[in-house]
Amino acid sequence: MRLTRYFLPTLKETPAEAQIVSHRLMLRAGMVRLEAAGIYSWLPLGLRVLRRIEQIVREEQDAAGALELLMPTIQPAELWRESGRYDDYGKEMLRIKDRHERDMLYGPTNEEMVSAIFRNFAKSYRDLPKLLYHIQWKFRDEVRPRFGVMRGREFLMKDSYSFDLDYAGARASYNRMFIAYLRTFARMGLKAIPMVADTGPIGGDLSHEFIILAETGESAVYCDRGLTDFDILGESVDYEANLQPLVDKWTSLYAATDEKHDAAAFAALPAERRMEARGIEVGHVFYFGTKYSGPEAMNVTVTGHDGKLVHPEMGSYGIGVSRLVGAIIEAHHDQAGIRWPAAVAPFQVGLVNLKVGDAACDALAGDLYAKLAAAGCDTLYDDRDERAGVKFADMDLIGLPWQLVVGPRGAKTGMVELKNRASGAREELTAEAALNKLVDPTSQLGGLLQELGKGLSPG
Ligand code: 5CA
Repeated sequence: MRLTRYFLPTLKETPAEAQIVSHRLMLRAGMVRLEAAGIYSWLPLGLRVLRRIEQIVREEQDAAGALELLMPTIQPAELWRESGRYDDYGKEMLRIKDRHERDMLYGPTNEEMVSAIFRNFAKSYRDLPKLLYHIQWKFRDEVRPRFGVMRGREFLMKDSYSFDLDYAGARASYNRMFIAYLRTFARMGLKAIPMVADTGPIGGDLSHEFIILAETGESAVYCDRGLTDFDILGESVDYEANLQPLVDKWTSLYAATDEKHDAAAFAALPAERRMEARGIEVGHVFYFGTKYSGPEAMNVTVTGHDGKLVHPEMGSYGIGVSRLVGAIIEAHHDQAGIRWPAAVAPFQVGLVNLKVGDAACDALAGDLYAKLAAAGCDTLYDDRDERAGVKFADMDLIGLPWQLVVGPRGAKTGMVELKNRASGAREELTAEAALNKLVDPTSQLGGLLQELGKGLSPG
């Protein structure tokens, strides 16, 4: 993408209304725009990050055996009257009337609707187990929307729902999601710690919140330091196998949110292992048995092995997809701006032409841009006629993993500078060497690039 054709409204000044660093940086980097309290437009750069996060969430859900569907944002009130939550949900629910004066609502979550879908189609134990999910906008009329996309009113959530024949099955589904969550967050460069949590308006009796430790987090949390050393991506995960031992490992050390904190158990830990911190809740898993499928609620039934009707055991599992954009920035930034982990970066490379109009710079930068594109490497090419200082500041602010800098001195001999945004390390090298570094030469695309690189001419 050429920056001259892109829409990247960066701000030099720090917006006064933003209280935490991720909110400030998202506004300054031109990722979002506030439309009403807690309601944002996603501008092109922000949307790219949101989509990449969504895709990682989707891949890990699919790997864990969950099936994607898409339910609407607007729901009929009748469904919620069946479960009794229409009144219980209170002012957080945005209630709407259609032209026929029918009560509708903008969904804050989907337990009722997914139960109605399942009730409609599932007939017997052969239809179980099932894990269904969607990635859809939610609305909660929060009392205090704040911190940008962290606590919005309209926000993007991934929500999954499991249906099982009995408790053992439900526990296995819970474990699948538990492990999928650990993998999802780790892939985004986050250390998420599962903590025993309260169930709130969703209900049920088994629940974990997945918490990113950050000073600006809204929740007070307590955990054993040992948990920060666990590494899920180092484990081989087989979703067909019994996941209980792996879940047991991750729940073997003390970790609880404020509401579930057991001061005595925490005090029993050696002092150097006690972590009292603040955290951001990026995911929340619940097991609630037959709370929604039972006769007092949605009355979902299937015939069991013995021919008798059973109410499936359910759980629900949420990830704050839009909140994650802010959470990742809280975990990955410095004074100059964002430092995106490659897995969620809006572009992999920021190609900076320091002297637009200089024949050598234009030729070399143009050549690099074409070759990076041919290799499938997402590149933002700063081809603006701007001062070097402005270009560097914008690149640091938007935080792409790599900056590839073409200046008038080096361009004459085919030399460029490559800077790693996370480490700050810079090196001067030939354009060809830089390309080889940016594109994995063992990949198919890398091979293609090496072919193309052979013809690379110094400006
Ligand atoms: N139905 C269940 C699970 S699918 C549910 O709604 N759980 S939840 O209320 O805990 O929300 C799931 C996730 O959505 C939370 O862990 C959080 O990351 C995100 N979330 C909740 N409220 C907001 C909000 N106001 N703004 C941004 N993200 C939110």
